Amino acid sequence: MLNWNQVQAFERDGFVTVPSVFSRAEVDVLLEGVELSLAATRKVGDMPDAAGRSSKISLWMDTRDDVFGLVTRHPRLLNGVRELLREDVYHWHSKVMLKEPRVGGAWEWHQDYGYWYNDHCLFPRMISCMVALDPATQANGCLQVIPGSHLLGRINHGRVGNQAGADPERIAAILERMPPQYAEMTPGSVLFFHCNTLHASGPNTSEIPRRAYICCYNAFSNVPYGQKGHGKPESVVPVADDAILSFARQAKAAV
Ligand SMILES: O=C(O)CCC(=O)C(=O)O
Repeated sequence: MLNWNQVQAFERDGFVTVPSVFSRAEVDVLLEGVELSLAATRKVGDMPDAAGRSSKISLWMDTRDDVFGLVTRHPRLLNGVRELLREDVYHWHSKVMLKEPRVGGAWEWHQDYGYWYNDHCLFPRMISCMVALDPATQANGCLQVIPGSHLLGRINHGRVGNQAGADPERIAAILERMPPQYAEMTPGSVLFFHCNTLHASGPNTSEIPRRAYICCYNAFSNVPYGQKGHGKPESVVPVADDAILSFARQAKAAV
């Protein structure tokens, strides 16, 4: 449950970081999932940045019963998003971002709605939840966000390297007026951010990976027209609050 100050911060800034949403033990289970089964069960792709550095990502739209689906369906994320959008939501997509030590690439300034507008969503009523798995710092390329940028409206996006980025001229003008912040995070904390919040991240120049889950949801009032979009506009059945730890217990008992 988010408190009043957290909801206010989100409305004002377009994002809020909530510490210790997941415990150390839960983060360890999620990391084990990334290390042991991600490549075996999900596709891992690469979206190189403008300098050609590798930005690895695995993205899914289902809500199946593996450890990844448990995060997507976790009430601590779902209820937070419902509170912030003040209505029920469905799963759009989730992803694991793998920013590897020394070689992990950057992400250009963009709004998620810059992409999702083209999926025929009429309103920017979509939220992403970034769950830190490693300490996210400036050195390993933590997310940067521009407070208040969710109020700028949708900015045109085009190709920047192999990624889609917001219009560079407009970004330069915005950065002159609106200073960005580094969203440094401890493992288990969650950054809830609005789909029009401008965000980017630098390369990983450190020896420490920067891995994170990002689960994205769309409001039921905003189902795209023309049968486009990601996920299925179906109610998400939340898992039990202790689902991640019970999953790990069952997996251990089965070996
Ligand atoms: O993981 C990152 O650094 C960037 C993530 C991002 O920009 C996104 O998911 O839209």
